[in-house]
Amino acid sequence: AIDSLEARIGAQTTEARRLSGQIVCGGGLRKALTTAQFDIENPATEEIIGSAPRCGIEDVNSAVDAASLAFRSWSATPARERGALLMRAADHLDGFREDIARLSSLETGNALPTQSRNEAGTMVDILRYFGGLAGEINGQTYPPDPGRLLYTRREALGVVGAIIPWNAPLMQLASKIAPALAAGNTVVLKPAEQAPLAVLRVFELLQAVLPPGVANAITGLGEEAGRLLCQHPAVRKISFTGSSAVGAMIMHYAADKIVPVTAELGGKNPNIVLADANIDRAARGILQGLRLQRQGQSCSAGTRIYIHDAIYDAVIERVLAGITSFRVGNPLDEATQVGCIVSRKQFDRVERYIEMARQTPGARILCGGQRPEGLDKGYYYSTTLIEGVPASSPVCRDEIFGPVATVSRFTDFETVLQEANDTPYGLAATIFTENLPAAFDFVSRIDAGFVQVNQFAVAEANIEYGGTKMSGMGRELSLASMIQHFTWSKTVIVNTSAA
Ligand code: TXE
Repeated sequence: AIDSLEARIGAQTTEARRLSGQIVCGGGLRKALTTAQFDIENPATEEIIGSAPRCGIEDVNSAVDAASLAFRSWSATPARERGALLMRAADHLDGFREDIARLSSLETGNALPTQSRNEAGTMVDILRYFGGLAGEINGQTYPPDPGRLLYTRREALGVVGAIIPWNAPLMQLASKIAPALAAGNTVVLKPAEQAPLAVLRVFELLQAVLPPGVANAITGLGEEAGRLLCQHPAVRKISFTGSSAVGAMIMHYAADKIVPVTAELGGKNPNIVLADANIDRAARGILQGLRLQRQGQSCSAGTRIYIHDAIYDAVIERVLAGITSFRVGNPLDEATQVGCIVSRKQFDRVERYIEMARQTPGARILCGGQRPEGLDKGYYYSTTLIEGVPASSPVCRDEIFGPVATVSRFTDFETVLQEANDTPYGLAATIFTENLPAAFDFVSRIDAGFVQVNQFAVAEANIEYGGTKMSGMGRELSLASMIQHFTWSKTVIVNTSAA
C-alpha cells in the first residue's frame, strides 16, 4: 500500500537524511559551520536515521547575530502586522501538519495517532492564538494627574534563547516561539539531541513567511550549544523546558548577566481519589494521567496515585483493564496507541527504577515490569503500576519519566495531602471527588501550579501553565504569560503642564 507502515518510515527517513547536518539560521536551512555531528536514532528500530550538527561557538554566534539583526526591524514592526505574519505562518504549517507529525513520531517514539498528530495541531493552534494576541500587549496608564502623563510601555526583550526537551517538541517549540515572536522578540531555539529533526523542519517552513533571522534553530549538545546560547551576551531571555538539574544551571548562566528565565521543569504529580469519587471517572482520569500517548514521558503525568481504601480495588481493576486494552506498537502505525521510549538512556532509567522497586520490601508490581511481548527491538516498555512503595523510596520521589506510576491506599485525607506535598516538585496535582468543599480545600492547600479537579487536562494555548518549587518558575501559554515573561516594562513620566 502507498501509505503502508514501511512506506511511512521510508518517507520520513528520507526526510531525516535531507535535514541531516543542517541548521536554520538567518532565513533558511543551511549547513552548519561545524563539521562535528551526532547521530539521531529511530527508537522503535534502534537504527540511525540521520545526524545533526554539534554546534559550537561559531554556529551559536552566527545564529544569535542573525537574530540580533532581525530584532531591529521585527520589534519595530507594528504589533498587529507581526501577529498577522504569525497567523500566516500557522496557516502555512497547517498544510504540512501530517508530515511534521510523522517525522516527530519517527524520532521521538511518540505514537502518531494519539500524540504527534494532536501535537502538530496544538502547535498550529498556539501560533494562531498568539498571532491574534499580538495587538493586546498593552502597558498601563496611571490615574489622571494634573500636569503629568504617566504610563508604561511593554517592550520586547531582544533575542530569546529557547531550549526544549524531546518529549513533546512540537508543542514545546510553539509554546516558546509563539509568545516570544508575537511580543516582538526574535528567537534562537535549540531542540534536544534526541529529537531535532521535526523542529528543524518546522523552522525551515517558518522561513517562507517570517523575515530572515526572526526564527532560528541550532542543534547541539546541552552543555555545549545549549550553554553557549544561554551565555551569549546578546541573548536577553532564556526560556527552558527540561530537568530540574539543568534548570538550575540555566539560572546560573542567566544570573551572570542578569537576564530573566522561564523554567518548566520536572514533576512527580499526585493524583488523589477520595472515597466518594465517581469510580469510572477516576479510573479514566488515572489512565489519562499516565500520559501513555507519550509513554508517560510528560512532566504533568499523574505518577503518584493515591486511592481511598474504600474504592481502591474497584478503581485499580478498571485501571488495569484500561492499560491492557492499549495497543502498543510502532509509533507510525495507525493502530498504535502507545509507542516507545525515546532513547536507550531513558529506557535504562526506567529499568533501573523498576529494579529498585523489585528490591523494595513490600513493593508489588501490579502490571508491566518488562518489555511488551513480541517487541524485542526498540525501546518498548510495558506500562507498569507498582503498589506498596514507601513514600521515602526514590521510586516514589524521583521523576522517572516513563510508563511507570506508583499506587497507594489511604484512609485519611490529611495524611495523604501531607504526603502529596512532601516532594521537591510542585507542577501538577489532581483530585477526584464529588465533595465540593473537599475539592476546594485541596485546591487551596496543594503545592502545585496546575491543579485539576475530576479530570486530566492537556495544555491549551490560553491557559497558564507552570510549576512551583523545583518544578520551575514563570508561566507559559496565555496572554498574561506572554506579557509578563516576554516583554519588559518601561515607565514614562511626561510633564504636560504649560509651565
Ligand atoms: O533532560 P535535560 P534529559 C527530566 C526527566 C528526564 C530527565 C533527563 O526526569 O528523565 O529530565 O532528561 C538541554 N545548558 N525531564 O537528559 O538534560 C538539552 O540539550 C543548556 C523533564 O533529556 O534537562 C535539551 O535540549 N542546555 C522535562 C534540554 O536541555 C542544556 C523534559 C533538556 O535536557 C544543558 C525532559 C546545559 N548545561 C526531561 N544540559 C519536562 N519538564 O517535561 C542539557 N541541556
